[in-house]
Amino acid sequence: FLKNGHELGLVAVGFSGGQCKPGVDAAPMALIESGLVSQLKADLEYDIHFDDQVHVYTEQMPKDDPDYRGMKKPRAVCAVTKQLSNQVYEHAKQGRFVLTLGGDHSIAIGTISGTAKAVRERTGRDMAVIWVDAHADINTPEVSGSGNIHGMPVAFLTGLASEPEPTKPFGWISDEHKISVKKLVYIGLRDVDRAEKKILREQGIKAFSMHDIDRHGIGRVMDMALGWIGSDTPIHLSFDIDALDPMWAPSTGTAVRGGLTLREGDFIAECVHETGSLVALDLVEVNPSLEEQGAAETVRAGVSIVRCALGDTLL
Ligand code: EXY
Ligand code: MN
Ligand code: MN
Ligand code: MN
Repeated sequence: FLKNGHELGLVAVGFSGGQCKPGVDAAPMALIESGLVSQLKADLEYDIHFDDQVHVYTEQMPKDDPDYRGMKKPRAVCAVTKQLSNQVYEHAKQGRFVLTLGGDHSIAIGTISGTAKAVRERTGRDMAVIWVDAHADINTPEVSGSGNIHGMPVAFLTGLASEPEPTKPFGWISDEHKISVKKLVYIGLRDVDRAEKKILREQGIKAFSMHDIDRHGIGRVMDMALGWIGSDTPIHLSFDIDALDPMWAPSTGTAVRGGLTLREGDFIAECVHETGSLVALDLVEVNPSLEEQGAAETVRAGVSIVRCALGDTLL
């Protein structure tokens, strides 16, 4: 009863306000133009619900958006994520798998809050989140060095960065939208800020860094990650393309060397698909404008991850 057959809600979010480099807003169009949607229909037989629109939400974007609690463009990110949360919720409520194409990673405030709420209503359970990323994205506004909100979404989603009052920008995030730190698992980390490391330690958050992948191999890491979550728990996979090594995905805003191979990224997506518990996927931080050479291969890597998470198999 968790999912409704092969129904898929697609949300395209052309948003770059969670960080400072333009171009990440062009990713949904680039992914769609490279044939992603037609492949999901033809090869994987999804029934796709898509409004044929890359949402940019420019009309709601406040002209005057001064820093708040050290955050850059707080009102823009707030407006986008709040709407996105409702959009994702509406899809998930009807049992559709929700695929969101970003956009920078700040949009996960919208996607995960939307699925968490729908999953609670449909099953009465807390959803798990697998966050595949070079970064932990768990800075609170107060400890963030950059003020870029794409480095903070997990802090808002877990309640670590709660707004004091509902009238404040992120005050719309209520308990029904939040996830438990106990049901959060990171994979691929290799560029984590000092303050973030402290948060991970203090909160006892499960994290598999590149070191763990080197030591155990991706197969054992996936067994451990999924074992931590437990079977029959709905899973939201938030996949930042910068988890992959820049060799495979160079066109991204905060590339860090020493990352996952393309196959390791695909393998993560395949394993999560095999659980049968995946309810939503975000693919974020593809920025086709950053590298003339690498844009096409970065988009291809993104398409590959999505296909694997949606059930494509090698044989
Ligand atoms: N931790 C750094 C910051 O907070 O600014 C870098 C964050 C990069 C976030 C990218 C999306 O994963
Ligand atoms: Mn349908
Ligand atoms: Mn990220
Ligand atoms: Mn990242």
